[in-house]
Amino acid sequence: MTQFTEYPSFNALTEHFSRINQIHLRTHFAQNPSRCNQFSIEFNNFLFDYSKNHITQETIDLLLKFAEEIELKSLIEKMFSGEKINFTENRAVLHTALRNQSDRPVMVDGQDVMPGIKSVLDRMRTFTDKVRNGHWKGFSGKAITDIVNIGIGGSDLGPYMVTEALKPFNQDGLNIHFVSNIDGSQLTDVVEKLNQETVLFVIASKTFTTQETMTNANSAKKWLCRSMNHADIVNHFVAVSTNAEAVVEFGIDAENMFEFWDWVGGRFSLWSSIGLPIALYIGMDRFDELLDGAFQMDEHFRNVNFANNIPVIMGLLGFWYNHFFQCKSHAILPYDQHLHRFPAYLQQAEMESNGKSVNRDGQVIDYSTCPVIWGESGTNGQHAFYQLLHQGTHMIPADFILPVKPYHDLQQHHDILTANCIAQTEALMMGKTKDEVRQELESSGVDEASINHLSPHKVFKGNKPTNTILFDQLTPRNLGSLIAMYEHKITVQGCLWGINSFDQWGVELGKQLAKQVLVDIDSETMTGQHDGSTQQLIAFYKKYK
Ligand code: G6Q
Repeated sequence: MTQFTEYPSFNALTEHFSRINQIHLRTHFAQNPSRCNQFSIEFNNFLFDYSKNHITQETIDLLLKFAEEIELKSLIEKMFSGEKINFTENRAVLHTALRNQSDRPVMVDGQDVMPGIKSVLDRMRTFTDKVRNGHWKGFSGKAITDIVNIGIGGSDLGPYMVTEALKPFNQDGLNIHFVSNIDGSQLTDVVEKLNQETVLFVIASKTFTTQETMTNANSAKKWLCRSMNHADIVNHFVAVSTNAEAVVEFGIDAENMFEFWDWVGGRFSLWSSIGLPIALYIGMDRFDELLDGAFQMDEHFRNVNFANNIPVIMGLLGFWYNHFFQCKSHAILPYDQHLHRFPAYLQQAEMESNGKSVNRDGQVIDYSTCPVIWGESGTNGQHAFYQLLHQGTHMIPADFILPVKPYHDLQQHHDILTANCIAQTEALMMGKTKDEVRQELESSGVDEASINHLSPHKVFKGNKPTNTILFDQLTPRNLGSLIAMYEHKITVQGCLWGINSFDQWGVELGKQLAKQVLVDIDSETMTGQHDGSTQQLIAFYKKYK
């Protein structure tokens, strides 16, 4: 595999970087006040403004050339057309097929996967309608009031994030809860408020073997059996899985299992039947709109030239900062309370995908890959960690995300929220010079000695890069587009770094060792071979448990 450092465009980028990295963003704007026209992309009702970045037209041209040389186009086509690009698991990567609204077939191993997808969507519609209109009854004949999704990782983060984001679309009064952690306090806290007669558990697990999920599911079963016969629990459990045998063995009727397929990666699975809790919460029509929004972004990603392609530009900018500016962290800052789980969702999506250190040929790489993804909804973050963004020693590129219209009628709140979001991007970019600080202090009547004393602390270097993503309103369709935009950014970056974004071997070792530690916790003596520290921790736990 060719190292990216060997591409001519990469060498040109290296040379270009040495010429532009000292130019302040203020200077870029002073030299070209309308650069926002040059560095913005509109998509449906989205505006992606990436003008507050350390770029010139030459930077973008070189990055685009790099994407071309590295054959990004070919990887995109392979992904959409069902090639097994997740080669370490011998799987296609087809979350895009789950939301394919066209009549184009999508082939895996010579078979069109679209009829299977449509049939599961139809079953989801019938089932969710039945639950939502009260025709699905609990064992005592009462309608369902509460859905509890039991799943973890990809079988939790997506549905949880989306149901939080689309709260305004839950008009029919079904309550939703999520249990993911093996920590028994989560399940206990959730079920203690619920009525066994009116609860429906969705056990969401691709493998149906995940320790946390199966332990929680079994405890949920015991909790239900406190007030009903074992045979009656069929009305209170459905499963989402690829493992029909294990589902039936658990005691869930095969009729009540919603399947998906091995070519759906966990962290990209909310579009499959893993989205069942979403559809229960907002209704199947709205779920279809979510799929449609994602499909529209898929079409954009697949068909629009790279210069006007949002996920491609996002991915290239990330590469530019990571590789050349040595930025090891990226902040996701949604100015919408309903998107408060979006940073956590993207942590998994990006870091599990691109947190890799061998390339596609299995060689250890000597450059950094995925930055640490983190964030918080605005304006809470401003009163917490923005100090570091503004005056700390790291350069942390950030995405500001803001819907124009809120769902509440407190317009003044929304204007203030918007003003803060926009002002932060301005402040991060412009900063405040020593002269400006001096002027400000002088005009407030501060004496000379205090000015000298205070001014170094009040200077903002600025020059901090941001993207701003504005859109009309947080509808299911727009949310679908937003999520797909980031999913595709991940694909772009994985391609640039030459890694497989679609496996996740890094989560295995801890799981494996936990099994042995558990054996040692449960047994009289220590059976496993552990280092001294691990041994001490187990012994301490056993002494006080
Ligand atoms: C995601 C990962 C991982 C997975 C969970 C749950 O891409 O594969 O987060 O979703 O480990 O797995 P199950 O759905 O099999 O329980």
